[in-house]
Formats: sequence, structure tokens, C-alpha cells
Amino acid sequence: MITMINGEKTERTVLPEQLKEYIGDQVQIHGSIYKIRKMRGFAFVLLRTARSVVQCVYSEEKAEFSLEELQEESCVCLTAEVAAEERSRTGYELQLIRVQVLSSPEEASPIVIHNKLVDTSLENLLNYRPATLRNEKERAIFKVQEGITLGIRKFLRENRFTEIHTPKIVYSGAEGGANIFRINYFGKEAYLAQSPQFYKQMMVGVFERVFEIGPVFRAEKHDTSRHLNEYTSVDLEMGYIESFEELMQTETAMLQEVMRCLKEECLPELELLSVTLPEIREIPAVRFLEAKEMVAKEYHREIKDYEDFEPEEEKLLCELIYKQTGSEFVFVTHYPTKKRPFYAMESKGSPEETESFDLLFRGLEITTGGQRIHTYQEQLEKMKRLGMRTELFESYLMMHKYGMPPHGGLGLGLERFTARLLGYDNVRRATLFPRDTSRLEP
Ligand code: AMO
Repeated sequence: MITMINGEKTERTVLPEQLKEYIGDQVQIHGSIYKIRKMRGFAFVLLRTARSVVQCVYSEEKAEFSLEELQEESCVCLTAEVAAEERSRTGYELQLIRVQVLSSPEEASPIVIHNKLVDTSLENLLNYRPATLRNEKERAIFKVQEGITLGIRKFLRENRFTEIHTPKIVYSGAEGGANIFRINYFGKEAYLAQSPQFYKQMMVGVFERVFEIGPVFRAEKHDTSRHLNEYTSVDLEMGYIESFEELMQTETAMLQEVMRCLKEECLPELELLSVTLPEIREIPAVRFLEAKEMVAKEYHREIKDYEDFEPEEEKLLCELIYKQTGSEFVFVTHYPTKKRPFYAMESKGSPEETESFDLLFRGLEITTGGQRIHTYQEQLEKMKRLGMRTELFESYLMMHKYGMPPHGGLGLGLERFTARLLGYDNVRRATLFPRDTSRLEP
């Protein structure tokens, strides 16, 4: 027999956000039993739905079932009357009448998840992720993360960027360094993409402005609070730019849109997490060397490394910029050529520095970006100068050879940004299922 599927909607129950329209009526609603709190003569039953926790009341007078039938983390379909109740957060509560238990847990999670905070170590929080993510606050982090990407997508689409999806199994590394995962690709050596760098550049030749939000891989050997071995990179790349300042302007406008979008889309979660969003009117920009000197002078520190920032310097610079300008973000520009990848454009007249920047937020680097070399000869010469085997990059260099507009872009670490926005020190708190040197599960 053939049945025809016509795309008919399958909502059988009332959605939590519609409940207030049903005060005085009987409704059916589904969800998981989050918490049962027995009182004298009745019980509060909290129902966890997709986005909110709904307060229900069990009383023997009204209910046609025994309270014993309910178990925490059971999935249920409830029949209840919606009653106005001033003392409830929402202004109403559900008075339970009937229950259909759809499934019951085999055993209770060893971690209590239904309190305001999951009171356990980070280790346990991550080990029991399938359970701990059900906690109201834990899951709110990822609703905010979704809000961030909604804002980014909205902004980029409105500004003529095309969303692309590039391969994660690649033939050569884009970012250099030792932190590349090697894989065996049918007997050939291949790698996991450290970034979509080559492909997003190639796609500028096709669509002019492109972006990708996707996983990237870094074989970082250090266990730090800011490094993951797989993270989500927000990458954009745009053609026909005149300078890398346009990229910083674009990122500033994008972050402004993200804040607007979060206020519109994620207010319940921001309130739950007690988060105040940063105001972004302008973001100060300071040159790399100047930034180093500012920190050295203000905090009486010796500059040990003229080519890179130490994490402590990033923190201090943010602190100083905040004191001076009130901004929690700061662009650091003109990074030393030695510390930037081979595709970075050098500054005219001072080839020891690049047309590039990082964005620091609340003490941490969240973005790297810059203008790229777009002519074939210049790119080839630089690669030779660096002693690179150019034959390994033939397909990358094809775009330069066949013509590219002046272009540049940036990559923003989604987990780092989310963590800093929500006030977490460890980037793992803003990663659903983190991959680090000792963690491959869950
Ligand atoms: P970069 O290597 O600096 O630049 O990475 C860009 C941003 O990605 C985040 N990030 C990480 N987040 C978590 N764990 C890690 N191990 C990790 N490594 C990096 C940071 C960082 O600022 N292709 C360039 C970007 C570009 O120029 O377009 C790149 O990947 O937030």
C-alpha cells in the first residue's frame, strides 16, 4: 500500500507560549517532568518544554491519576486546566487532570539537574552532558549561542554575503603550525581543516562576499580554558575592499546586529542567565606595537615578546582600554608579519607588519582577520621566501593565477565569543560537546 505524505502540520498539543490565551480552558501539552515538589495536600510539578518550564499543580481533587505515576524525566502528555495564578512567574499555572506517560527513565541521573544551577564540577558537567544540558540555565547558553548565529546570518544576508559550505577534509593546512590533524585518506595523507581559509578566498572570486559557520579542527596539545580541538568558526570573506579597516567596520556592524537580535530573540535566556549585553557604539583600534607599549607602561611590565601577545597582556590591554574608553572590545591592528600566515598582506612601506587585526573582548582574542595577498606573483614570491613547497598549493594558487579582486576577511570563534558574552572563563561552558586533549565523549 502506498500512503501519501502531504506536509500536514503535526502539532497535537498546545505550545507553552500559547498557554495564556487558554486561561479557564482545558489543554493538552507535552514535555518532561523536570521537578516534583511535594507539599502538604498537593504537589508542584514543573514541566520542562522546549524552551520554558511550566508550573503545574497536582491535587487529588482535580487529578484523575495518582501522583506516583509521575517520575522526574518522564516524557508525558498532560491534560490540564489553565488557571490564572498571580504567584506564578507566568501569571498562570496548569491544574493537572490526566496524564499519558510516553516514556519513563531507566534510572535517575547521578547529577541533580533540576536546581537553579547544576552543582557539580566542570568535569561532571561535561561527562553527563546529555542530562546536564537539560538544566534550564545550561541549555539557555546554547539558545543564546543560536541567537548569536541568527544575528550574524541576518546581518550577512542583508549585506549581500552568500552562505557557503566548504570541505573539512583537505589536502593542505591553511594556518601552518603544528596544530593540524593528519588523517589517512585512502592511503594518501590528508588533514582536517584548520579553517575554511583557502575556500572562502576562492569563493570571493565567485560570489564576491561569502560566509560560513562551521566546524574547524586544531590539534592543540595544551589543555587551556580557551582552546578546543574542534570549534565553530564564523568566517567571512569579502571582495573589492580598499583596506582592512572595512573588515573591522563590517565586524563592528555585525556585532551591533547580534546584540539587537539577542535582545529580540533571547530575552528569557538573558534574564535567566542574568546577562547584561555590552553596548557597542564604536570599537577602539590600536596598533599592535602601541598596544604592547601601553600595557608595559601602565602595568610596569617588561616587553618579552615583540611579536605576539601573552594571554596576560590581552587581559591587561582590555582592562586598560575599558578604563580609557568604556569599550569592552578592542581591535589590535598591524600584527607582525612573522606571526601571520603566508596569505596575509604586508603593509606598504613596512613589510614587517601586516594589514591585519585581532578583536579582543573581555580579555580574550575572539577574532583574527585581515586583507589577503590577491596577486599571483606576490603570493608566489612570499611563499618562496618562506621556504614553502608551492607545488602543494597549486589548487589554492589557481585563483590568484586566474585573477582575484582585492579582498580580506575574518574568523570569529563562536565558543569563545559566547563564553565571554555570558561571563564564563572556560570556553567549554559554551561548547555543547567539547573536544579537548582528554575528551572524545560524549
Ligand atoms: P585564527 O587561527 O586566529 O585565524 O582563528 C580565528 C579565531 O578562532 C578562534 N580560535 C579558537 N577557538 C577555540 N579553540 C581554539 N583552539 C581556537 N583557535 C582559534 C579564536 C580566533 O580568534 N583563517 C584565520 C581567520 C581569518 O583571517 O579569516 C584563522 O583561522 O576566536
